[in-house]
Amino acid sequence: MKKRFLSTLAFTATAALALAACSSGSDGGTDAGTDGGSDGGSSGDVITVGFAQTGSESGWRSANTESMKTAFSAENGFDLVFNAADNDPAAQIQAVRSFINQGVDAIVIAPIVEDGWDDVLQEAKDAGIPVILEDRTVTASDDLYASWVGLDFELEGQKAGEWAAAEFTEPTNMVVLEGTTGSAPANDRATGFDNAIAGSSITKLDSQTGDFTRDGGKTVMEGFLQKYGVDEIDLVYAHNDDMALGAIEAIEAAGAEPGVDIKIVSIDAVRDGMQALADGKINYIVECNPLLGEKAAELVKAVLAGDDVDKRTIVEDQAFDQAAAEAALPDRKY
Ligand code: GZL
Ligand code: ZN
Repeated sequence: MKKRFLSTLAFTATAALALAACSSGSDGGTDAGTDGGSDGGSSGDVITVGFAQTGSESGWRSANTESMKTAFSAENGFDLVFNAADNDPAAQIQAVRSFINQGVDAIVIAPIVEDGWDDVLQEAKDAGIPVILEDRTVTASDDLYASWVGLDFELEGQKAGEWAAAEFTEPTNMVVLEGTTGSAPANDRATGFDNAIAGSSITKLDSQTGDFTRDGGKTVMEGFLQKYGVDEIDLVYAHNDDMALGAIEAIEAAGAEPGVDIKIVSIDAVRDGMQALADGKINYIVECNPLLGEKAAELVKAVLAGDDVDKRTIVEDQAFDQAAAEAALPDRKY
C-alpha cells in the first residue's frame, strides 16, 4: 500500500508540474508522457498513447495494426508508443507496465488472452492513466477500463455454425482449428458455433489450437489427417482465415481437394481468405472487421477530454459465400 501511495503521490506532483508546463504553453516538444495523462489532449497538446498489440500472428492482425497506426498518427495529434507482444501474454502485461512507468497519457490494449489483467489494469487506474480495449475483451471488471471497441465473436461463431448446420444434413464429421487458447475470440467463437450446431447432423471429431497462425493451422490439420484419414473428415471449422489457409496446404498435400472433399468454414474475411473462397477452396467466411483504429482514437480523445463514453462499441460484421466473395474482392480494404 505504501509503495502505491508514494507512487501516486509522486505522480500527482509530476502531473501538477507538467500541467503547469502544458498550460503555460512551454510544452513545445512532444510530451514523452511527462504529464501522465492529465493534459487530456484538449489543449491541442500531443497525446502520448501506449498501444499493446497482441503480435503479428495473422493477416487480420496486420490490418488491425495498420488501422491503429493510421489513426494514432502525429497529424491526428498523437505520439504512439507501439509494442507487439509476439502472442506472449506475459510480455504484453510487461509492455503495459512500461507504459505506466513512462507516464503515457492513455493506454490501448488488444489483450491476447481474457484472464490475468486485474493487477496491471488496477496499476494503470492508480496512476490515473485511462485504458481503452480494442478488438478482444478481458474478464477483469469493467471499472478497470474506460471503454472497449471490438466485435461480437459469439455471433461470428453462431453465423458460421448456422451455415454449417444448414449445409450438412447428412451425418458429418468435423474437426476444429481453435484460435489462441484463452483468447476471447477462441472462447466465444467456439460457444457460438457449438450452440448453432446443437441437434444438427454434425459430430465434432476433434478440436485443437493452431494459435491463429497459418503454420499452426497447417500442423494441426496434418495431425488430424494422420489421425482420422482424409475420408473420415467432412468439414473443418477454422477460427480464422490464416489457420484455414494452413489447413488448405495440408489437405492438398494429402492429395484431397479443399472445399470439395473436405469443406471449410472460417472467420475473418481477410484478402487471402476471400481469394481462397472465390477459388472454391473455402466454402463460407464470416467477417471480423479489423478497422478499429478510428473508433479507438476517438475514444481516447473523448476519455481524456472527460466526456462520457459508451463502455462497449461493437463493429458490424457480414458473411460471404463464394459469389459474394467474388463480388466483394475488388473493393476489399484488407
Ligand atoms: C479477432 C482477432 C483475431 C482474428 C485473428 O478480432 O482478435 O485475432 O480473428 C487474429 O485472425 O489473430
Ligand atoms: Zn502535455
